[in-house]
Amino acid sequence: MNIQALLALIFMVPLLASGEDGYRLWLRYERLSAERAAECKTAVSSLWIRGESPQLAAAAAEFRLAMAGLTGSEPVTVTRPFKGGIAGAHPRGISAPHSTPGLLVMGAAGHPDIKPLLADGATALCGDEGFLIRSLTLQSQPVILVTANSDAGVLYGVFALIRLMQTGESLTHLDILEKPAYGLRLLNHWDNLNGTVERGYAGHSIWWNRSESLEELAVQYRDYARANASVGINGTVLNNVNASPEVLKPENIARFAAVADLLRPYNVRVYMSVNFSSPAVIGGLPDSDPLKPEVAAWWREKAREIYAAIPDFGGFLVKANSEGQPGPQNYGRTHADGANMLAQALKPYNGVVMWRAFVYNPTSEDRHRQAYNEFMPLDGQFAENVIVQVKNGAIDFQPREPFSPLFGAMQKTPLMVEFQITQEYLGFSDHLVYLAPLQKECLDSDTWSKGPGSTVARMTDGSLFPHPLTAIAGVANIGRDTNWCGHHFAQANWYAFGRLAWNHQLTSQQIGREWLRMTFSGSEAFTAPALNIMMRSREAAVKYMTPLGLHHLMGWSHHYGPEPWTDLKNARPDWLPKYYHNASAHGIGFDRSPSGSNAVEQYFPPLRQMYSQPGTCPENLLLWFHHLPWDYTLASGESLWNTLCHNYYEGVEEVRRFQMSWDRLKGYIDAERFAHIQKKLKTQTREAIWWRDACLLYFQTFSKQEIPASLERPVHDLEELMKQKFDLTHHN
Ligand code: GCV
Repeated sequence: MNIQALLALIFMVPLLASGEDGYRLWLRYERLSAERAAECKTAVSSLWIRGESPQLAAAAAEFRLAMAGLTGSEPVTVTRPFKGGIAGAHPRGISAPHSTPGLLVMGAAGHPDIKPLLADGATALCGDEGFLIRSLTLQSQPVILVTANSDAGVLYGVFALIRLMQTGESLTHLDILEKPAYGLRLLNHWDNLNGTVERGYAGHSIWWNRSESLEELAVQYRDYARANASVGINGTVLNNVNASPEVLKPENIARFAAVADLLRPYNVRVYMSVNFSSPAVIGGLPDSDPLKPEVAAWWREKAREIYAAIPDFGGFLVKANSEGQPGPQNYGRTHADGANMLAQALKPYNGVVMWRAFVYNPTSEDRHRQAYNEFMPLDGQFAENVIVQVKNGAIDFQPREPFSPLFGAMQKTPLMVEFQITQEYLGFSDHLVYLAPLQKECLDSDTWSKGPGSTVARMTDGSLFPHPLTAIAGVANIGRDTNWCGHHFAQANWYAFGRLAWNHQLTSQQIGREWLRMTFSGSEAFTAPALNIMMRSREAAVKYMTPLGLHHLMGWSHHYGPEPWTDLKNARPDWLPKYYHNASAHGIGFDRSPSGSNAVEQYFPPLRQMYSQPGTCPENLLLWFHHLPWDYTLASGESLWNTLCHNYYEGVEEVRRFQMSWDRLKGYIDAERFAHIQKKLKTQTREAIWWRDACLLYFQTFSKQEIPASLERPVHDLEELMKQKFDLTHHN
């Protein structure tokens, strides 16, 4: 079947509406109340589409689908809504009676039928992919106009209008202009060609090693693309950053091309992670030295081959000289040498290179310092189509970290934040942890690089440094599980990442509320307590896992449960929790102040000074930056040991409260998802207790202090916990 026929077919296939199993994500389009459905039908009863493109077709199909589900009837498509044509339908028409059924007009601002409806420059602030939604009255008919500078923008505008309908917002007097904060808004899938997913907890890869035909997969891929488009995600890296060179073989490029065809109507481009040694491994060259002309020529030829198959291919993502991956340093070259050589190969096609800064060496140097040390000297040396992709925190996706000091410091190079949506260090898909607050914490962090207000968001979105290339990435939590993400609430993290990538000024509450309303129920009696759980969940996880700035206390290989005691012969020290917590009879924590590794010097004043002193360091990062005695007195007057105990216990209590609160929500949503979440919360409580007991009992062997008598007794035995072998099998 050719691709046109396949696309035509999948547009006709109804959604896989298999009950409330979570497959439909936040695009459920369940019937609204009769009153609200009538309101939506009055707002839009007919549809006038101006222009023709896959994106416009997708927008119209989505709108029909949404209206059919939400209101029970689809709008009719009209071809000549105005007598005498659009010229006679000038927007200064008289106001229509409120009950007159409305018309939705969708099309790009440059279309001859849309132009007369807009003042000059009305969409100037929308950029390439933003949109304008505006209420008008034309020839006495109420109209909602969704327009943009591109059909992709119209698609995003239509999804925004649908969201208004889903979340009970007003549909009158609309005048909404939006522009995405970042140009590239990407998911990174850590999916291997054999179908496994590194740090994936929702089943195997949706992309690789599938037994189904492409025709069979097309509906799932369309629904993936719809979900992404609904929040504005416009790109996806289909394979793991620990990339197999095989990905560049013709059969895999063909697979990328086939997926790209299916995602394109939703404005989602495909990108590829590449292995820096590919020229030697699959190209038959003696090595992959980036400064050798034959290596550069090999990549140029590969780029030509890829773009011949995928004209709008996005570019390469590269993990080089990190965790055993090859890179330019293998040949005595720099990251910039490697990135620029690839960038040159992609440049004729407007492709980009996203070069990761997640690097660290097996040296005694504090791991916090290493990415900065390696990348700062290269600032200004990268080609203009290279962007350096930096993890949000200084080390590695911990429940709480200070932001990476590279943000704000590298000023001549565009940087993008990489968040982890999959919960590698946050209880996999077993724990309910809403990540918007974590992401906001990083984006809103003030780097002070250009004085107050130099937040990570503003350092990366082009507003403080006018780099034309702006981007943001999230490591996907998506797999073959029916509900896509393993935990129903983990869908919120996919959603929130997209919403923040579009607009980092949204609050976590706003995003959480709209997600809940679309995903579960519009009833405030449900959304208020459920949102309350979400909003407290990240802090709860920090408390029962790694409070007060502790980090890397988990099992060193699986990254799931607590193993602060792990000791391995011949292992790199920075794999081991002991390297990070440094617990001893003298105290606990990593000294990164000037008396220790002095990682604080990588931050701008006044952060540098603030982090340097335990008295001014924020309590939630205290043990990240300081090694302190067990009896150190905190601002509260409590000792460090007691505060640590209270944090761990409070984390557990929070999850118990979540359980109780969730139990009271029975009946507000479908039984299937309710029970699934209830079971997960039970597991989470059990595991929070496991974390609490393991960490406190172990640290107690050093502190030699009692757990305050006001707190319940630990339920575990330390020796038993230390003997326990963790079984990962049920977690994938
Ligand atoms: C893809 C952490 C993870 C690795 C991951 C790496 C990275 O170390 O544990 O699984 O590899 O980060 O981001 O490259």
